Amino acid sequence: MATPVKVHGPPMSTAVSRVLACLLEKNVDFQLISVNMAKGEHKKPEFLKIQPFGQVPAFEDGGVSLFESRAICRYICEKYADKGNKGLYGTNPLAKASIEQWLEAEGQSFSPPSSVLVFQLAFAPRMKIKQDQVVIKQNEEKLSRVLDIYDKRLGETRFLAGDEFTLADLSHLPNTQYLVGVSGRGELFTSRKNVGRWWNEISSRDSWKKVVDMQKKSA
Ligand SMILES: N[C@@H](CCC(=O)N[C@@H](CS)C(=O)NCC(=O)O)C(=O)O
Repeated sequence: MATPVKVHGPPMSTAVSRVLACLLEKNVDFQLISVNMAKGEHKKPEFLKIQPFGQVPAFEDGGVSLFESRAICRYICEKYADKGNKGLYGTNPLAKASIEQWLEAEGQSFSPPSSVLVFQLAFAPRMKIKQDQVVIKQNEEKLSRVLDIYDKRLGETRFLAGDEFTLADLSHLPNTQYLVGVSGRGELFTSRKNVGRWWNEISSRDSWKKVVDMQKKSA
């Protein structure tokens, strides 16, 4: 039997949960290795050998170690092309280009304002950090403009990169889960007809439901 790949980090982390969702979609065995961030384990020399920026996740597959959740997901899809959901990263150049286009939109346009909101609305209260209402308002406005573009696109296709669920959709799950589920900002998504329909569909996948369960168990 193949040795399971290793994911270092807590499932509560958005970046870790992106990798977990990808592994579950691809039906790749993995071992989740706990990193106690409250104790600063992610800044220790041992951890910095596999994640030099001192962030989670770090990923290991045999002798290979990788960081950056989106790069890790691309690797998993390529390395385990024949396992699980085979269309997750596209099967021809045009499908791949469309997935890449929407992965870039996620990383460059969706992630910056949504990550600020996840921190301000979901994590700051838990960490007893004061929320900054000006920052919240600015980033809600930025995210709204992005979601207007998504709503138009999702009126034309079932998923972002076309009519199949792909890595591009998956990559949006972690931040959206916090905004819809925890922060009470669900309306940003559900008030938009096509975005709301898309969110219901992508968040109902078995792979994502398992990740949410893992998050609840580790909370
Ligand atoms: N772009 C990175 C972001 C990683 C990241 O920001 N991880 C957060 C948790 S979601 C972290 O480790 N924060 C602790 C720190 O930066 O010290 C990725 O996608 O892997």
